[in-house]
Amino acid sequence: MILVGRLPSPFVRRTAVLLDLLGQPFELRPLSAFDDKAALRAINPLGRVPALIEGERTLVDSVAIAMMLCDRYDPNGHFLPRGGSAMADAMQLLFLANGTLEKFVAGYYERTRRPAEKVHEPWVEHCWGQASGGLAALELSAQALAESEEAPTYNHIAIATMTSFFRRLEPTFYIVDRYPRLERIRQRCEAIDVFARYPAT
Ligand SMILES: N[C@@H](CCC(=O)N[C@@H](CS)C(=O)NCC(=O)O)C(=O)O
Repeated sequence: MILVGRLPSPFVRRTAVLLDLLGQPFELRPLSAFDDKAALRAINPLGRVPALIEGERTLVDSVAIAMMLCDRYDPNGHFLPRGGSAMADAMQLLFLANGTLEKFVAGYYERTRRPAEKVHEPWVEHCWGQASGGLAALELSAQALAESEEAPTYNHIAIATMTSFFRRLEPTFYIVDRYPRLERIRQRCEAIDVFARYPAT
């Protein structure tokens, strides 16, 4: 399998960690959504990362990739529960994390991808307000995940890679003291070898 994207992207990093924990060897093709537009769009018409290439098939979006990988290689549903209320709870948490990350990235792009005189700060505030709402909801819902002594699940991986990304890019947005459960998850995951094998920088 070929994982397309660079590790500074938390969506790519979480996919690399999951592939590794599932014991699936892969090649990383480090294309950037901004520096390798043509090459990336030839793989993913949306021009986003990650994409996972396997023979003739290309799958895009980290959640679609995770669901496919877990369907194949996680028969006991450790990484993503397979049904019932455990699955509903896990999906709720995962999509809160995805929404949080996507709204943060939208605000971040407003600041970093537009000419300075065109940056509309109220839009950044709007997006980061939504992302902060997501973080607060995640913190409330993450008790069981934070207290779990088991090997990390996909939601642990998603939360850890996301919060490490926030810490690196915008510590003023991600104020660690507000999110003790998320921090506990992040610190526990980042101390595991597999996370160190896929550094964000
Ligand atoms: N929902 C997607 C989001 C992926 C995403 O936003 N990736 C960013 C990199 S962090 C990207 O490709 N951005 C370029 C763009 O959206 O133009 C997923 O879960 O994979």
